[in-house]
Amino acid sequence: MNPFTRIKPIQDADKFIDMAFRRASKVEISLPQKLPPLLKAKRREEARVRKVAQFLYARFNNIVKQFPKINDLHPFYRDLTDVLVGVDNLKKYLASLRGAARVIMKIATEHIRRIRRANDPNEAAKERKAAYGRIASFVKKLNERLIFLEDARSKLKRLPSIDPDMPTIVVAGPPNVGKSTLVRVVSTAKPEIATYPFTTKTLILGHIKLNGRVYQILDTPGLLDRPLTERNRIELQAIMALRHVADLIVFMVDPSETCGYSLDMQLSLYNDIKKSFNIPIIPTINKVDVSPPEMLEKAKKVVGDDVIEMAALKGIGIKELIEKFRSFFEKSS
Ligand SMILES: Nc1nc2c(ncn2[C@@H]2O[C@H](COP(=O)(O)OP(=O)(O)O)[C@@H](O)[C@H]2O)c(=O)[nH]1
Ligand SMILES: [Mg+2]
Repeated sequence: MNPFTRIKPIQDADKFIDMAFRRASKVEISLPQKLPPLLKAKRREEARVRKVAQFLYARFNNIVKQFPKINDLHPFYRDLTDVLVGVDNLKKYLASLRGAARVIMKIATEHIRRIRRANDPNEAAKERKAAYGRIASFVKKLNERLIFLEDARSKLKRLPSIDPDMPTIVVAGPPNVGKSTLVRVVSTAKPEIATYPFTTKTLILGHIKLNGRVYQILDTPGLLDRPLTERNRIELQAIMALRHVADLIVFMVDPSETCGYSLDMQLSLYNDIKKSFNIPIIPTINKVDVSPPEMLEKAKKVVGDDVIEMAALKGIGIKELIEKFRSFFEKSS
């Protein structure tokens, strides 16, 4: 699902030059016995220059090919790519690598023409060396771009593997209200942990199998648990990327306040998330097993009387919640 996982590590310029010249030095061509020595020498030098250029041309184009087409990326991955490496930069560097591959071919062609016109083996060897020198210094100038692309590859391959086309529920709410507990309880298998760009955030991805359908459920520790106004631009961009995969948000409040946050703060976060994401939201009240009745009533006044009341830890209210998921996705499909 992560479109960047299959890109192979990208070497730096020195390594590419090294590999290309090593391949060329091993090139073997079959030459007719009776060919005059000068022609033999020229053919050999030509084959080596050709090999260097073809090797680099193929490798550079292969790097470009391995990256997904940026314009075809799902908006979720596109936004995260932009956060991590900059979409414009990535496009620019990939295009410039493709251009560089063509330039290398042109340099080689120029020198091959001169090798063919050489009057003695020394002259042919000198031309081959001149081609090597030019290609090497040209590739060295690409080093910064190669390093950028390798850095991009290693960052992007760590993006979470989420299927953007699968119905997806995102769990939000202040810390310690019971989000991870809920995801654990409703997931059919043990949820997987994936890294999320910026600081040390992770995403926890569970799957719910229901009537032959599969839904993704995402726990987003540290992402949707405090007011968005407190976030810097990069954090906000990474958080808002979630809107491209979320079909439904489950917001949890904890009227027992054992989470460590006042109910008022929790409810104001609810309003903040509701306002910021234009996505259907199901409010839930968790920890009903330890919440005083007057706090429960207060929470209901804000989020609505038909709110789902749960104790995720005890499995209370889970059936009702899953039934809500089912009817939501039934209606929206
Ligand atoms: N009493 C009670 N405790 C719960 C319930 N759900 C979660 N907890 C506890 O609340 C704490 C925080 O839960 P966790 O799922 O890690 O919260 P998160 O930070 O929102 O992911 C843990 O100690 C859970 O065991 C519940 O329904 N009732
Ligand atoms: Mg958690």
